[in-house]
Amino acid sequence: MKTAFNERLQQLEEAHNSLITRKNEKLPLGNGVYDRYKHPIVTAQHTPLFWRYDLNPDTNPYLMERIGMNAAFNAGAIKLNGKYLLVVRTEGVDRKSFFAVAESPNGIDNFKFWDRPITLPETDEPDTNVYDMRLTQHEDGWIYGLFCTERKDPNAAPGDESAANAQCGIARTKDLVKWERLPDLKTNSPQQRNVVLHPEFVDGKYALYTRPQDSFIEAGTRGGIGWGLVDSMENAVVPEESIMDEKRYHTVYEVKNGQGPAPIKTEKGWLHMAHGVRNTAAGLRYVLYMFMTDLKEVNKVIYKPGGYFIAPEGEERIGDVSNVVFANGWILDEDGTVFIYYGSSDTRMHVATSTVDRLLDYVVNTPADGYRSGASVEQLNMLIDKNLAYINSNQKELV
Ligand code: M1P
Repeated sequence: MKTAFNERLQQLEEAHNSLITRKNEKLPLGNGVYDRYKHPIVTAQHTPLFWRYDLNPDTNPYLMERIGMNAAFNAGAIKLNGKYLLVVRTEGVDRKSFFAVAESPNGIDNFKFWDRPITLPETDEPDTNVYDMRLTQHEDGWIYGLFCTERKDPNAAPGDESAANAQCGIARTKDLVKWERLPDLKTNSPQQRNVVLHPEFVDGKYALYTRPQDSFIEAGTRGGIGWGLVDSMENAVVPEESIMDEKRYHTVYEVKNGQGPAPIKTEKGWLHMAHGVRNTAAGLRYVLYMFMTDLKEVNKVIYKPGGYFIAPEGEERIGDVSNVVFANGWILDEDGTVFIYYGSSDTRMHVATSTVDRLLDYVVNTPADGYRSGASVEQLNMLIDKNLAYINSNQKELV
């Protein structure tokens, strides 16, 4: 007999199945650097029904959601055993984030969550909230997950229930199933977010990209993307941080910036993706930008295109925290394809694809920020002159 419960369950299953098996499509006519795709790849609605509903009609006769999911965004990424895996910042309606793995056979669609979220061991001081994991397959053989661990600020004024303390949590794994929690990173900065482990040893040490900050939101006096070496990940202490990529007045990273995923090694240098934040009358605007560092001097920036690489477009502009794109995961495939995974407006996940060759061309040949309107016009005139000369000389040849 068809009960209302069974009918509703069937409808929910059909809708969920059609969402998680939906084919994605490359959008036509990108900018030549990368291609965007029609559909977000992971959303809160991609989480399994059996996470959200009690499926027993005796205990849930109305088939109502028992545990709601609010968002799925800012995922770390890795390719393991031929599968494209995202460690997604999954957020419940209770505002707590946790990590959960979503797996795809091709990197652009059919992302399906593993049956259970990651059970992340805690330290003696339990995390209130964890988010934005960067995965690094390190040459020591471990896969490290560095993430933000947030706890209530012990120095919060009485009655202030929003002051938080952000630090870098560290865990490692071989399979993304079983995780070993290591002590949180220690630095001289009051707070840290967006800390990323470099995949190779540097001078025999582990190397970290950091983002020192004065307070939970403000990078303040603390400069930009930092760099520091640590002797051991089992007791990671950065004795000294230097700033390798500064925030700077009137750029897309004037308020703050942060390393994205671990950099990709290429023959010309290390390719980096980062986020930059500027202030507007409508609030903070987060975009992605790229730069390259030297192969030998890993923290020396050698190329840095001016402006943003990816900015929020269309529906990406709207969400829980609007006007944000944020990336902490990308995958370099064997054929040179780069899958760039980015979250939009703290709500959902997207993919863009490019290749190492294209990204190198972009990073090396895009003019750097000239820091003045006059310099931007000079750059524009140089390209116009070059093109006019090219067009004219071709016309002469054609005549
Ligand atoms: O809400 C936008 C982003 O804010 C933070 O980024 P940052 O560390 O640069 O301030 C993070 O909480 C990030 O998750 C979030 O997307």
